[in-house]
Order: sequence, then structure tokens, then C-alpha cells
Amino acid sequence: MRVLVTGGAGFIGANFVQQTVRERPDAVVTVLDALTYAGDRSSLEPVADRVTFVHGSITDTDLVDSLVADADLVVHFAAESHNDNSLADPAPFVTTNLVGTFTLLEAVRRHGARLHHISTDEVYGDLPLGTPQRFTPDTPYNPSSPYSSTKAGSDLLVRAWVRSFGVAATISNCSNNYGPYQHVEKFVPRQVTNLIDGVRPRLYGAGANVRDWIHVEDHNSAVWAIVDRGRIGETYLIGADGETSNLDVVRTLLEVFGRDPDDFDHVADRPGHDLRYAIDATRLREELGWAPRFTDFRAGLAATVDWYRANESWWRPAKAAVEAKYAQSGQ
Ligand code: NAD
Ligand code: TDX
Repeated sequence: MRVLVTGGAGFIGANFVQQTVRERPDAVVTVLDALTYAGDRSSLEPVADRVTFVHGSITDTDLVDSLVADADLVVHFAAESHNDNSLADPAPFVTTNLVGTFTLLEAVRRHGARLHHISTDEVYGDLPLGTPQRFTPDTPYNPSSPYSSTKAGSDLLVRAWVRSFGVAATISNCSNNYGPYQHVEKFVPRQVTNLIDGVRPRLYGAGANVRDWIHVEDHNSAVWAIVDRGRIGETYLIGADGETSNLDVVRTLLEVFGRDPDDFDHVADRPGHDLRYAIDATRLREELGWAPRFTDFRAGLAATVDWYRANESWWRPAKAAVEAKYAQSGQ
């Protein structure tokens, strides 16, 4: 099977490509990635001899057309992915997430390739704290940020192309991922690399906000379950029952580092900060028989800490610039 992976030099995409090469000997993988600040070719280094890498944008109609013409399956990870960046400058989010997804859909329509579109639970907005409510595939879209609204728009484009043009696509909306190769701008790697440097973690506001954490390998095994056994046109929510407050994540990391549980700082909150995300993954578990492997969050975090300790040369070049940017917004 010829698989085109967009955004394959990013966090989840690179893990997906590595996992695919390891577990799917029949897959012939091509990566299309623009190598923005978030893309790093070295994340594919362990499988470089098994992957064709194309440096380019999903908004490049001719390039996308020629690559999709040679693919049986397109797995679409490429996106601008960071909420804080979308508040500072929404423009690239509109271009990549909306125009880029449109460009891919048109190519898939022309060539009849199967598409799996990767999206986020943030399209549903947020939930109140301290309730049993969870997102389901029927939850109405209600995105809060430029990031989540452009992801919501991209999902709606995919749904319309399925219905209007018969494109063979599926969609997944996943909760917060953690694991190796995540950019140091994101919450977990930012705090892990701060702790490695002896700097106190930075918690937005009170730290009561809840995210539903899933290991990146569990996200990617769910993506393959959907590609293999999912129903065309369907949306699957991916989550592993990992609800944890930001404060508890920081406290767990402090414990892993053997530091005092109060050794962190509260900093300026994110404007429009979503309170809580929680996924009901019943459809994925019952219809497709998927289950997560990383069910012990503390152990998964500790392994992630080990990875960042062992791979300083991967994250160090980006660290100072990310922190300088956060300092400007008091975070
Ligand atoms: P990331 O920012 O780490 O990686 C994004 C990748 O896309 C980078 O390699 C970047 O170079 C590439 N890219 C950006 N613009 C491009 C363009 N115009 N053309 C080609 N490539 C481009 O993001 P991530 O965290 O790996 O997220 C991947 C996908 O998963 C995104 O669609 C995101 O919305 C979704 N998602 C992420 C999470 C999470 O917790 N990180 C959770 C749910 C869904
Ligand atoms: O330094 C920090 N301190 C802090 O308290 C940072 C960077 C974040 N936070 C908080 C904000 C969020 O409540 O931690 C939580 C997680 O923050 P992010 O890593 O920025 O993730 P989030 O905004 O929840 O979005 C992530 O999950 C859904 C991904 O970045 C998205 O791409 C995905 O769609």
C-alpha cells in the first residue's frame, strides 16, 4: 500500500511514520512536509532509508496533485497546531488548516485515493469542570480559538466532500497527545525541558484546566484501526480515559524529577482558555475493537522524561527561542 503522510516531520506524524515502518512491512511511505518551525527531518532519521521525503506545502496544488496521484492512502496530519501561536498570529492557521485541507481534498477527489483526516477534540469547545459529561461524535461543534476553529472548518470540508463528491474519507478527533518528538512549545515537553534545565514549571492561571491525555502511540494505533476497519464518512473520537488537571501533570513531573511538589510558578492565563476536554471513545473501542496500551499515565510520562533526557540534541536548538516568545506574553 502506498501511503502519503502529510506533516510527517511533526510530532504525531513522525511517530506515525516510525510506527508504520516498524509494524507495516507492506507500506510504502512518502512524507510531505513544509518543515515549518514545528517540522524536523531528524525525527524521521531512524527510518530515513524506508521513507521518501518531499519538502513542500499542502497548499501547493500541483505538488499535492502529483503526490496524491501516486498514493492509495493519504493520512493528513499537517497543520499549524499550537493554540498560543494562533492567538498571536492566526494567518498561517487559516492557510494551512483550511486552504491546505481543501487542496488535499480536491486532489483526493480527482484521483480517488482514500483519505484519513486527523483532527482534535478542541473542535467541540470545552466542558465544565467536575461533571461526567464527555465529547461524543454527536457533540455540536463549538471551537474557541483560531486554531480549533480552523481545525473545525477543515473537518466540515472533509464531511462535505464525502457527502457531495463521494470522497472516501474518515475523520478522527483525538485528545491531548504526549510522548517523544513533541515540540518544546507544548505543555509537557516545555515543563520537562525546564526541569532538566533546573527551571520551575509554568502553570497557566490556577492550573485547574483538565486535558484528556493519550500516548502518541495509542493515537496512532487508533488511526490504523480506523484506516483498516472504519466506516467511510464516519467520525471516530480517540481518547484513553486520561483526564488530568494541569496542576496534577506538573505535580507528577515534579515527583518524577524528585522535586518539591510546590516547586512551580503560576503565570498569565491563556485568553479564552478551554476549561476541560474529555473523550467518550465508545465507538472506537466497541466498533473497531481498539484499546490503548499506555494506561499508566505516570509511567508514560516518566518514559517521556527519559526520552527528553536522552535526546537533548533534538530539542535544545528550539528551546531558547520558545522561552523568549513566552516571556513576551508573561508566560
Ligand atoms: P506539529 O505542529 O508537531 O506538526 C505539524 C507538522 O506539519 C510539522 O512537521 C510542520 O512542518 C507540518 N506543516 C505545517 N504546515 C504545513 C504545510 N502547509 N504543508 C505541509 N506541512 C506542514 O503538530 P502535531 O502535534 O504533530 O499535530 C499533528 C496533527 O494532529 C494536527 O492536525 C493536529 O491538529 C492534530 N492533533 C494534535 C493533537 C496534539 O495533542 N498534539 C491532538 C489531537 C489532534
Ligand atoms: O507552559 C504552559 N503552561 C500551561 O499551563 C503551556 C504551554 C500550556 N499550559 C496549559 C494550557 C493547556 O490547558 O496546558 C494545557 C495544554 O497546553 P498545550 O500543550 O498548549 O495543548 P492544548 O492547548 O490543550 O492543545 C493540544 O491538544 C489538542 C495540542 O497543542 C493541539 O494541537 C491539540 O489539538
